[in-house]
Amino acid sequence: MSSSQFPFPTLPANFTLGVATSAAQIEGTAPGDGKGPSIWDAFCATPGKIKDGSDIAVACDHLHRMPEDVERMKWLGLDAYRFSFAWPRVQPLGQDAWNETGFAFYDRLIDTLLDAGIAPHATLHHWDLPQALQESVGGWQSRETAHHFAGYAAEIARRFGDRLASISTLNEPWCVATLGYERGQFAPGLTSRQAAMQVSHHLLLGHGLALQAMRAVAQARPDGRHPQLGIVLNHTPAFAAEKTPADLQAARIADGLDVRWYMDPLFRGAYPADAIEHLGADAPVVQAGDFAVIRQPLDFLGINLYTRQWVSTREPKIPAPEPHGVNDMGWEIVPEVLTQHLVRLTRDYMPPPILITENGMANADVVAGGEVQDTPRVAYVQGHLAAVEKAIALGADVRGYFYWSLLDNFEWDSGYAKRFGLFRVDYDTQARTPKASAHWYRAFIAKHKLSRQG
Ligand code: IFM
Repeated sequence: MSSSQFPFPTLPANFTLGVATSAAQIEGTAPGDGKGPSIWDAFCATPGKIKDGSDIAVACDHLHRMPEDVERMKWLGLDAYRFSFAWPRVQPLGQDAWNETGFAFYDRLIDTLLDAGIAPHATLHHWDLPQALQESVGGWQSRETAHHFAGYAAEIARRFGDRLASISTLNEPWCVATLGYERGQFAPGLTSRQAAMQVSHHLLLGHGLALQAMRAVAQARPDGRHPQLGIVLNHTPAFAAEKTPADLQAARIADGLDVRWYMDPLFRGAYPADAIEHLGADAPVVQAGDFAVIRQPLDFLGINLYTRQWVSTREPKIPAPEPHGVNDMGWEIVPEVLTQHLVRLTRDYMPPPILITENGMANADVVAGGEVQDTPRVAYVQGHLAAVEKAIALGADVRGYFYWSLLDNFEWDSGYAKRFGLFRVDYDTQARTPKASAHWYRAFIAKHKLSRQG
């Protein structure tokens, strides 16, 4: 895959290049190691929830293949790797006792990364809530879960804070709340908007409590070594199909429930008034003092952006133009939206440094002669990195990009049918094969590193 066909963007010398994964999607649950079940183990066991009927018992078997997977990261030349802790692996019930075997795995992972010269960026909650909390208090429907989450965060900070480059509290709270509690598409599979909005509030509260707890741990450290602290939000900017009052209003509400619902409390200390009005009786109950907890200073803001939402109120709906096509999830490919959105966040919120913590493409990859020529994925990554370059030129303070994902993996309700990886995984043998996109990303990273030498 030549750089003349897909020219390498130019990013600031200190710009971080990495890949991202999450625990439930790659680790495998390894029965017998003390890990407690998560809501995703329970969801997979519910007939009809996962499209291909699969589960996460083995996934990519990363638990046993971690050293060789880190070797792959080293081969790519990565600056950084974003992974998540599985909360039920280190605290099986989500409260009380810790599982030392679980901690030992992450201890080895972090040391292996550091030995390889790769900065570890961790996420505390990438959706695999301990099932025990779901059963006892209704998971994130209860404020109790937010307090348990802060206890877990403090323990991670105590044990690993001196070796981690960053800790994100939550990954994509919109997905947890809306897909998990309103649409029934994700675990735990509820279908109540009111529950989902309350969950979104408790997630944000848990985020704020966790930041407070981790900062207290950092302050008590004699060595003064502590990670950057932040949160990861998924944004799918909304566009009105037509400039009619109905479409413009629908797009504004879609934006209010997606982007502003999480950005406003984090940066302005309140939910957006138009979204609250739209929600009516489904708006969450907020207790006095909650916004002060939620609005903690952030060291960075993680943004995951894959596509946009196209909002049409007509029947039949006006379809989106397809300037660059769609990916295998059916998501429109529109790299310029990333530039526009980064500029908008900068203008509207004056955020701390931004990391693109996820961006990637599901592609119907084909193996031919042992190779995967995933040209559409190369075009996608190149286009989005070029979009970041433009955003920086327009004043956005973007410091890093993490491709989703290192490996093909468990794509939630789609099971293993959708492939996002730079490495193809053969799930029968667990063999990993670098795709053309892996070769392109590797060459781009090498060129980027050369720019650091002046
Ligand atoms: O696989 C997911 C990831 O877990 C969260 N962000 C989006 C990815 C692709 O759907």
